[in-house]
Amino acid sequence: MRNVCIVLPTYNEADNIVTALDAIFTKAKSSAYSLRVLVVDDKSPDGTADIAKQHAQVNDYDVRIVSGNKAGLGKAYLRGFDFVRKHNLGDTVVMMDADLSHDAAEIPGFIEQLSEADLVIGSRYVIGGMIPGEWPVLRVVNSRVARFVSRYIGGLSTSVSDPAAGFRSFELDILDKHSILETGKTSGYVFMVGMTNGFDKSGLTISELPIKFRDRTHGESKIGISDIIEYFVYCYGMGDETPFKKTTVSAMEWAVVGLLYLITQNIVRGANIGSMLGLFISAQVAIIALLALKHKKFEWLSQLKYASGRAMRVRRAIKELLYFDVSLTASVLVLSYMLSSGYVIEFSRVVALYSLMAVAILAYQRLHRMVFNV
Ligand SMILES: Nc1nc2c(ncn2[C@@H]2O[C@H](COP(=O)(O)OP(=O)(O)O)[C@@H](O)[C@H]2O)c(=O)[nH]1
Ligand SMILES: [Mg+2]
Repeated sequence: MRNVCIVLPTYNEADNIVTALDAIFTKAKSSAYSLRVLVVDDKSPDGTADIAKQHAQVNDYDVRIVSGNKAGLGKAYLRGFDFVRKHNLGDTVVMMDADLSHDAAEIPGFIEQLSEADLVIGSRYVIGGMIPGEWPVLRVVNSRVARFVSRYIGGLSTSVSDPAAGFRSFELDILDKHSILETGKTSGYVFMVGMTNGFDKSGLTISELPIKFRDRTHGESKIGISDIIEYFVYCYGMGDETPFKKTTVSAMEWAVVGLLYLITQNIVRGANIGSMLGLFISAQVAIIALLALKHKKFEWLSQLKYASGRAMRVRRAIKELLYFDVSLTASVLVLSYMLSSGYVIEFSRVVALYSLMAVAILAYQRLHRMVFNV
């Protein structure tokens, strides 16, 4: 019989932990496996660990608690896995959020599906899966951008539709056989992507189970700016060559362009010329910088010699520049309009802008190939 250990990371989940434990021990019970929970708490100031301990005692739940210093979700999971192995708490792990976003009733499905795959990911983006209907456009966009980044920038296998999802299950001994976790590399939420990538690169099978993701109703999300930065940096360095990496700029160049955009944006804002015109000017500066950096002093212009006839060359040059510029400027404007609501932090704008730049560059490369036939 399987011994299942639910690894439940918590940070300030005092309002959720009782309901989460109740849900697990009522909805996830099965005669097919034994069930235990390991709460990995990072010394939550709101006393999550104590509440969990007490509640488990009163109800006779099999709950263990391991605590440590707050170092991010990824590090918490690593600590949890080590603890499960060291204390022999189970042979099968289910990773799950404690904020009630994940439905404990879906756990038996994960265990069942484990007989066919090495990793089962609870996916919001396969048929039957769901993200909350009440999610604002921005959350949906963010979630999609995250997916895009891991796939097309990070080079993650495209067969996984929700590589960053946190509800998942695997057999623990697989960690000994393969170097899946690349220990120490990630500390935040991108840990999920790294793990998916690890399974994928080790040639293991990943299968997805549709889940219905619900929004937390108590407490706050712990995702912070450092998680977003880490997500980007990690994904950029993660995989092999992707079309994106082959054709585009280095991380350093990205930084320069992003910075230029922000600086121009700030200068222009002070000049009181209206936000749309301001965005337009900033986007132009970023585009020119990007072209200059990428194509080393507009080296692409020299390729025009392959086009015959002066008029033709000029026409092609203008056309290419226009395509690129128009696509990028339009995306920046549309996006900025969409994101102009007050609750969006500047950083998520930049992240989204970068992703759009990526799309624009890919489009540009394609056009380039079309125009020059290379
Ligand atoms: N131990 C630990 N748990 C964390 C940390 N960050 C997030 N969590 C937990 O991980 C789960 C998912 O986090 P949440 O903030 O809801 O992420 P979101 O749903 O993606 O917004 C929750 O149970 C959190 O309490 C951390 O640094 N340490
Ligand atoms: Mg959550």
